[in-house]
Amino acid sequence: MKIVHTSDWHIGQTLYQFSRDEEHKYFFNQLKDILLEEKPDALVVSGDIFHSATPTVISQRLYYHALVELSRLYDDLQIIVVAGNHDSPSRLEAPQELWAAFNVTVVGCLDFYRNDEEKELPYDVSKIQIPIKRNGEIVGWVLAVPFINAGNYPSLKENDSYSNRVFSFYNNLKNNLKCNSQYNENHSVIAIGHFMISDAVLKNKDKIVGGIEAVDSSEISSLSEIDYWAFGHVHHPQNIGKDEKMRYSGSPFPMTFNEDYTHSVTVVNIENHNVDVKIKELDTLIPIIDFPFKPKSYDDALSFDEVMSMIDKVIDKEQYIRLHVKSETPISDVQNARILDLFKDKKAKFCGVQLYVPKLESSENESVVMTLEDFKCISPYDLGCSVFKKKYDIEMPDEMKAMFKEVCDEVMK
Ligand SMILES: [Mn+2]
Repeated sequence: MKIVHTSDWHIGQTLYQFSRDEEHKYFFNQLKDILLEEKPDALVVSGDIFHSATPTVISQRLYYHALVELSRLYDDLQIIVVAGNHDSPSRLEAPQELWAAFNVTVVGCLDFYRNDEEKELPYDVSKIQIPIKRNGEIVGWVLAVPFINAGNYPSLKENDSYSNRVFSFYNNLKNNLKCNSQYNENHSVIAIGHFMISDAVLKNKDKIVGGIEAVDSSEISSLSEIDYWAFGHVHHPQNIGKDEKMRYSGSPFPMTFNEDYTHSVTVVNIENHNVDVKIKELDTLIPIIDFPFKPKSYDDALSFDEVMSMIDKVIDKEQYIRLHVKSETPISDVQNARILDLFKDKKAKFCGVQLYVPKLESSENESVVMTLEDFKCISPYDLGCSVFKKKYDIEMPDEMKAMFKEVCDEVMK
């Protein structure tokens, strides 16, 4: 059985209010070429289809258009899509029956039975045990498990850890498959999972939303009947463990400035339970640029005027630009206006300023010990003012203080 594994599309995501739609279309064109070249039995999408649980009409049209086009590339291509933590499970699977006509299986959530129904597993397993067929014959299975909230993995013992519950969930699912009359031992088995794994490497502080719990990979990797794990959630593509049988395919292009690594999709070929993994690198349509570079500290960084004097180099190309500037005070309105003016009607997209402030020698070793009661007595307003002072070594300007106070009061109300 051969599959193409991808995840974390995040359709509808914006980067500093810039739409990513053109980049998504560019990705789908590349995906189309890869599918035509590789002719896999299935395309597996491991969650986070949309960036938001309430995608816009434009995002939904983009998704429908892309998926229909992909599904029509050649006969026999099966597409399996599960919801990630960013997706609305019910919204994603609402058009399930329509999708079935396109050979697309969409799983948003598990359908749990009522408590009084005596079943082997507490949910409808047929919904997520997807047979993969070639010339009408089953060659393997995809266990299409969507993102499940940590609390919703059934617990067998009291105080069972999250990791244990995930393990027994997949173990039961796999045992159930083995009892399926259509299953035989020659079939390849792929399990989808959209969660954080404890030994996953997060590059440049990848921002992970949706639960801090992590699954222990050594436990689930002991489920030998599962040939390949198609993970989603972490955007940096990587294998988990020594071999290639567990993998995050990663997002198709950088979603933030921290994702400045090569993005890819994964082609997985399984024959007689031997797994062969091929990485297909993707091109990025609009580069993300840290300008003039990513300094290590205040001392390495350049001043506002120095950075401004070099900006001609990058402003005429279509790319996302984040500026790195050293300054002893926050960026002023005048400076801000100057930046916006420079970027006006240019191809480059301005994505904010990363400020480097000098380390404050005096306050560095100054730690205050406080009781919890003392800490609870500090108002958010006072805390904000003292953080500002610590960061910039000046009092917060009066005008800013007034605005901040207003916001604090409003929130407290
Ligand atoms: Mn994601």
